[in-house]
Amino acid sequence: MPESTAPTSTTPSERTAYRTCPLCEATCGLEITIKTKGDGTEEVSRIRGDMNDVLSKGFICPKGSSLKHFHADPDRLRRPVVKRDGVFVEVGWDEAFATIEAGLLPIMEQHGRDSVGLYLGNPTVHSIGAALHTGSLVKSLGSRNRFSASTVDQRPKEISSAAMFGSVVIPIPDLNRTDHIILLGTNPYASNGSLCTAPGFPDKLEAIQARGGKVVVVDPRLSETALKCDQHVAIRPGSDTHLLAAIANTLLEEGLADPSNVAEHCQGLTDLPDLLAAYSPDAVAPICGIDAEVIRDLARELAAAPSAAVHGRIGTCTQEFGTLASWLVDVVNILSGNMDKVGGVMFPKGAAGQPSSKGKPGTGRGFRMGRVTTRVSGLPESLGEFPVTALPEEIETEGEGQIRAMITVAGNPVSSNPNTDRLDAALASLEFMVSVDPYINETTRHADVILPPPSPLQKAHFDIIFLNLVIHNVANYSPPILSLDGEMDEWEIMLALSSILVGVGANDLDEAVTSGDEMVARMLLKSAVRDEYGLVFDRDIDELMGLVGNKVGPERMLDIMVRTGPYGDGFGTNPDGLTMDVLSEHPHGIDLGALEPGRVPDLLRTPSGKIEVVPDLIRTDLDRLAASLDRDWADSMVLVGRRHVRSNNSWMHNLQILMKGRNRCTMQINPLDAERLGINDGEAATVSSRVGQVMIDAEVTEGIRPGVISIPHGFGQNMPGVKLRVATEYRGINTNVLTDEYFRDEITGTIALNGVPVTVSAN
Ligand SMILES: Nc1nc2c(c(=O)[nH]1)N[C@H]1C(S)=C(S)[C@@H](COP(=O)(O)OP(=O)(O)OC[C@H]3O[C@@H](n4cnc5c(=O)[nH]c(N)nc54)[C@H](O)[C@@H]3O)O[C@H]1N2
Ligand SMILES: Nc1nc2c(c(=O)[nH]1)N[C@H]1C(S)=C(S)[C@@H](COP(=O)(O)OP(=O)(O)OC[C@H]3O[C@@H](n4cnc5c(=O)[nH]c(N)nc54)[C@H](O)[C@@H]3O)O[C@H]1N2
Ligand code: SF4
Ligand SMILES: [Mo]
Repeated sequence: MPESTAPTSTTPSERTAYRTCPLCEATCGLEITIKTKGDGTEEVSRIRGDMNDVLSKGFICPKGSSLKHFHADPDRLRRPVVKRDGVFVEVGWDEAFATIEAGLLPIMEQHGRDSVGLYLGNPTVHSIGAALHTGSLVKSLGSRNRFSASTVDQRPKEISSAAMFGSVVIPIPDLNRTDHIILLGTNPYASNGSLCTAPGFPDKLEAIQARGGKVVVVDPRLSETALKCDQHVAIRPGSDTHLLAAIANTLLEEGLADPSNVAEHCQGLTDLPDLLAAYSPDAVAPICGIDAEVIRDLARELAAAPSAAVHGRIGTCTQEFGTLASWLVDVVNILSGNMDKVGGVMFPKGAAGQPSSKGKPGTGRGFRMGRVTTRVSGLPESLGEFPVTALPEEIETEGEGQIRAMITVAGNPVSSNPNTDRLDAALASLEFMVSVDPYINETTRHADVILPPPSPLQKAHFDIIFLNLVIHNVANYSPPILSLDGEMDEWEIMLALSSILVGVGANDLDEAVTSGDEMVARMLLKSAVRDEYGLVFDRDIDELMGLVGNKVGPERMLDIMVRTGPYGDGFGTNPDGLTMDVLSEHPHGIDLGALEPGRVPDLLRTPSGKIEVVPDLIRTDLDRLAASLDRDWADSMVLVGRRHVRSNNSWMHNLQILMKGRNRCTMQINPLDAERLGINDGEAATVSSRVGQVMIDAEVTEGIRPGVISIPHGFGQNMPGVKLRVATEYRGINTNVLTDEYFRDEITGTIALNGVPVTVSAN
């Protein structure tokens, strides 16, 4: 068990503790005041931004302080629940695991391991216990049917980056120093950014403007970010690939391309002019709905700026050409001379390491996908997972390998995945389902057993993932702030579930968790001592285990990762280096310095030792893009998404403090369309797609391109059986009733949530 918090200051009835906010990618530092009540129990009295946090320096958004309300939410599960005769009843942990054993094992024995599917949701990466033990769960499950929220999210970017650089390393815009930024398909004023960890992202954009730089936003909506930027380019959804190709084309045609800073480490640069020849600004202008001259100027200004960065997110990833768009972002960064450069895009160096900080610098095995494909549609595996667009058919279609049971961890696919109605029915048809989740929501209501994790205030935290996506290198560890009160920690739940899957009886779990925890620690060390380029090559594992001391759980794993990582003490080799003890002594985090240029070629892990400027995978997909040049792009109205600062995907809608105010789940529509269709502001309209239909309040606004409607995702909790008393009262609908699992980025199978053809009518 993790050690309890060392409070940094105390009074008889009050103490202050610090913790990184786990809710989004910004990783803001929180200052949390805890009061001891008369009965000796503790209660959070205030949460505000930690002014001394090395990265966020006091920044916080309304969601951060709502952790207190999440912790106190009466609908949040504190004990496991088991479904009996269709009704959830609270049970003890032993009984919950015994029910899982009795439910899952016979299915696996009779139908093989692939008969149990796994879905990992977004908070998995925000919860250290879930993130660190995903590997154990996957291994114990032994099923090829693994899915995650990544394929409704950033997977196209991970794939394009891994194909170019050899492992999943993603170039991050140098927000603190850039002179010019083009943001595509991201609205950091609402989301605080993504694949770019930057607490106070909006302030950073304003600072660019204040120092004489320029912020360009490419978005079909006049988003909050677009409203504040210097130039808003209202693109037609789904055509970012065309726009970026035309920007690259212009750089090449007009002699503005200057990739010289990385050219010697690139392979395939000279292929670009031919491959992109068809994408002149004139050719793509009618597709993008952007004047050719505007496109040329975007390229010219990019080239002229002393430093510049192009950054694309959700709008560019979850669209029909998501992988190509993600790839072209980096192609443009290379061609404009901004790859791996101060003020351009650079590569963070996370303290807990990543594949590009291990093994021989500058070369590796590279990236492969599609080693296995889905049974029904033949969609490729990537990074060990199948795209969620295949999930419903893999549950429905009979035959060997059919998914008959599911485990979901920190996910709400009924809300977040495409074609809700079909997936919902598929989950209802399962023989057995287990969820690790704090709520009975749209998805977990189908579970037979729900295992609730403790609230974030009771868990330790360290951002293994996001500190490799951050705009300034830092490391920040937060111990648990409140103690457990009969809950199991999330890492223990993960290990206990893993143990059940390999046949450990429900009665022997305590011992199995302890030994499983030691085993994963030893495995980490084993791989570290084998790395001849690492800090602990050839050292003795028992000796290193001894040096970790009496830590257990995530704290022990982190100690190993950090000590063998890029800043680590190497268990003594580098005495001034980082350890968990050092991190624990710094509750506001440790500043590890600005991002550094020149990390190419050492961080490359391609077999060629070069940046693969045109990876084979990409080359294969360019024909599909070429065919789209002849399409009638104005054919249909299309649907896009959006986010709001007071909402977080699907799962914070039960907190009254965030939900108060006007209805935010509206359909934004341009007045020209509204008038043509006879739709009035504030009145309900009907939207239908190939797969479904919703009724939703219209919000008529100039702030969206004609031909486009926008509906936020994550709403619509009012389904039978959901136990979210605030959320189910909210006037919202689930936009994924409309999104279509067969409208996808074909090369990866990733869903296209943006640019979905729809018809809209007045009621
Ligand atoms: N408040 C809040 N913050 C969040 C979240 C949340 O739900 N709420 N979720 C978190 C998560 S999981 C993620 S992944 C990030 C996502 O963070 P962002 O990527 O910033 O996501 P959004 O805020 O949805 O912004 C996407 C923008 O893309 C635009 N768009 C839609 N289609 C297209 C298109 O085809 N082309 C272009 N160029 N633009 C398009 C939309 O109009 C929208 O303004 O946010 C994280 N932060
Ligand atoms: N139309 C449309 N759909 C979208 C998007 C969009 O822009 N438009 N965005 C997509 C994106 S970017 C994402 S990331 C996905 C998210 O997709 P999902 O991850 O499937 O869904 P979330 O809404 O994040 O739900 C998270 C679940 O985790 C639970 N949870 C919260 N905290 C914890 C914890 O600490 N531990 C555990 N075990 N469970 C926890 C919550 O109760 C909830 O059930 O949605 C995607 N869906
Ligand atoms: S922006 Fe808000 S939700 Fe995101 S980490 Fe910061 S406080 Fe938490
Ligand atoms: Mo996401």
